[in-house]
Amino acid sequence: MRRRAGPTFVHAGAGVLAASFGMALAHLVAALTDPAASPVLAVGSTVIDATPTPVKEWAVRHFGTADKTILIGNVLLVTLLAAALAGVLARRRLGAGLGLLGALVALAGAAALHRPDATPRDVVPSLVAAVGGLLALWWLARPRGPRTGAPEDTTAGPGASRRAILAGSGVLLLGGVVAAGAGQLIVRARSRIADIVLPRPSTSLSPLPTGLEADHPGISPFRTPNGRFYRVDTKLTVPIVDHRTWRLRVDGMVDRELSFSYDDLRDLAVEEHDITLTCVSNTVGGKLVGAARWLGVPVATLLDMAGPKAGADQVLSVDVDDFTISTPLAVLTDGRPALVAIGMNGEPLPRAHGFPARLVTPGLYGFVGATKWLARLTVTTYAEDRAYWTRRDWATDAPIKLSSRIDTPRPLSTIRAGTHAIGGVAWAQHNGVAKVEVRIDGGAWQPATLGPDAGVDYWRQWYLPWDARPGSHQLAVRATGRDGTVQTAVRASSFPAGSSGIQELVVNVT
Ligand SMILES: Nc1nc2c(c(=O)[nH]1)N[C@H]1C(S)=C(S)[C@@H](COP(=O)(O)O)O[C@H]1N2
Ligand SMILES: [Mo]
Repeated sequence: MRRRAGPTFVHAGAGVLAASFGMALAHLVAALTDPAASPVLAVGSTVIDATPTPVKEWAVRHFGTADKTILIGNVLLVTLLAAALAGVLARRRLGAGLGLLGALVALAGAAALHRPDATPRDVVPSLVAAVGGLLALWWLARPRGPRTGAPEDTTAGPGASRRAILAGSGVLLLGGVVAAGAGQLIVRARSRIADIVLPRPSTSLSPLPTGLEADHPGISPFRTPNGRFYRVDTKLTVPIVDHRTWRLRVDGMVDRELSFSYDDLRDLAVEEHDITLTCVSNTVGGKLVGAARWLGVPVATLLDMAGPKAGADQVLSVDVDDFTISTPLAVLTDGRPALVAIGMNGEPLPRAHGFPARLVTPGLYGFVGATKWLARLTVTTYAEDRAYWTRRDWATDAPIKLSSRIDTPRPLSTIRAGTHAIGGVAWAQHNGVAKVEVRIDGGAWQPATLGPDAGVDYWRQWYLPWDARPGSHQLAVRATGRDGTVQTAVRASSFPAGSSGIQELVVNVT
């Protein structure tokens, strides 16, 4: 085969363009079927699954919620580098270039099929990527110009074929942008939650009182708005579940297996509860904690209806993608208001937070009690079944550790001398916060003023007026639980046992 002219970067660019075009087409097809089957996302999910636990912890700790964007960025980068290589290979041997690109797409297809809930149709986006990408690369990289046995080409000079390639590249680029954009629009349209009227709770709570944030800006709002609630899960795309066909099953070691539609759940006696949710991966002073008013059916009600058999000790909750979380049966039946929630702060659950229904277990970290996109509650035993994180050697029972956080002033910030409020939030395991104390420059612990009380499962705001003098100052905070436990200095290295260490920070006063 003839060697084609042109600098290497042009051929690399052809590979990148072809691969991008294929991925864009695939994204559009996935948007119409299952967004998670889009090749880059499918590969990303497989990477997440295969990532060893310590690396996962490291990624969440360092990148927080941005870990996903970074992962997808890396998968894209590697894909495009390989595609560039395919373009350069295709310059000498078209077959080799096409082969490399084909292998890439085959990997993506395998990843799409490897997902736990995959159906054969999940390979379709990758097939589309293969057809689009390979055709594009073949067209861009095939030898052109005079050649024996191809008399029709002799009329076209090298200038003409260069123009054709430029025009063709423009078409591929435009087509790719349009396909990817249309895919995004379709996903957004499919994600809208419309026409859902939440039921009135049978036990209605009075509205939450105004929090300390009204008078002391910088303190976390008493109720976290849905749009600002932290998000932690293993998904690269938020599942789009159709609540009209969705069902919640209760099965396993029960007398009666049950199945509920969304409307069934709405019709069951629903309750409202103010509950703080937090992630075991939250670092000292971190943002992975939020507080909301949840509306839902008590898990205990559903379990009572099903009748758990003797010997069961675990409820394995399974999401719509077969992701599992395990919760001690004893915790779910000890009287605390664990919910299958359908509402969050007066709205249907946002998709990112588990629409149509999720588990919320007061007092437990999210990875053992807050399953989103819930599909099944299986009553079973720890001996019989292991959940996602349990298989990765995480604890099976993980009560929230007594914690406190300084929201204002910000660490390492510079503030003016004068009166300031040092303020923040504190939260505890199903027994509430009794006291918050602040220590300035290593002095005595001074009691802070607490904000309104919304029950043992809800966080507590606090503040302490401070006459800040010029200089560098060290602030620390600790909470005391209603059971008398005092928060102790736990080094952050105790992660992932729940980093509840005392937060210390430095501010500069001028
Ligand atoms: N289906 C599903 N549910 C899940 C998870 C998940 O990865 N998948 N992550 C859990 C973890 S670790 C936490 S901390 C909470 C976070 O809930 P949020 O994203 O609504 O704040 O969801 C829990 N529920
Ligand atoms: Mo978590």
